[in-house]
Amino acid sequence: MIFMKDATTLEDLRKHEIPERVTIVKGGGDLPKIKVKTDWSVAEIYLLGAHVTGFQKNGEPPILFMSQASQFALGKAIRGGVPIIFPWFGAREGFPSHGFARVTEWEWEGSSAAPDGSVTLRFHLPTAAHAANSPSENVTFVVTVSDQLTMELTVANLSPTENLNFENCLHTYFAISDIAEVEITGLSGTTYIDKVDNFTVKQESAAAIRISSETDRVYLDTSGPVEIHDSRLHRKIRVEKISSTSTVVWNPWVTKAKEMSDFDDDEYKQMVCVEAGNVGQNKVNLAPGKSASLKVILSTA
Ligand code: TA6
Repeated sequence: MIFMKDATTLEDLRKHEIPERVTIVKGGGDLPKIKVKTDWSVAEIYLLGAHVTGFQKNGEPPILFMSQASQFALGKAIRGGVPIIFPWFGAREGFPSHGFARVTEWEWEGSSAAPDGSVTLRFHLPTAAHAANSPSENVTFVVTVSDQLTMELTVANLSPTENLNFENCLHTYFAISDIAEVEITGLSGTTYIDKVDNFTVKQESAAAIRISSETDRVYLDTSGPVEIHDSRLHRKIRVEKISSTSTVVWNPWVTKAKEMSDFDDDEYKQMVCVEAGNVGQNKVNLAPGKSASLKVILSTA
């Protein structure tokens, strides 16, 4: 039997199961993991971080990359899948890198199966988790699994008087055949901060971006879709986004890969992160009583 931080048991979570569609099981580190099955696809989500760790369409290789060396422990970030980055992006002195949402166990509020065969799951970030940051915010995450994966992170500013500022990002790790076989399109002509080159501000001149060294770029003021073209898999992964003006592209390459204890040395060849969010100068400034939803739709062709 698994005891959650607030003593919720696996048995308690079974009320959200749907026969042959949604099942709760013990995952890595005995953490609660939800398995989803639709007529088109399968998916996996941990309550830790409301972290989607798997999405695969029938007859296709997985779309999401998961590190074989990932940790699975409360308070630790899972390496791979879709970490939810909130309420800050990157480092913050004395606080968890990339915020606390990904290292917190979320509440599973329910699941539903639609007549069209899609399955939707709803999660809530426990209020206690963000009391220190801002007591007057409500954070939910909704995942819909079908022949595509739709994820929506909603933040509501419950304060009647105060604005709420935050960064958010769905830090998606995509599974690819080989980094040398991949091109990324949809960012040509946009401005980006090159974190590998001393945070220098640059213009993207390439119609199709190829990665051949450590890459860590924050593309700004861009709300269009991005596509990952995998020539060996003959697959195109499309990242559509709504209410997101930043796209981050990341690959740790050789040296950083070796420095990460929860990442195998050669795994940089099998993944690329294309992340949709609102970071840096694109951060969200939410007026009292308002809410903002970051929505991402992943599909393949
Ligand atoms: O999104 C890219 C990035 O911000 C990189 O700078 C790199 O640090 C990566 O995230 C992973 O961060 P993490 O805290 O998960 O090790």
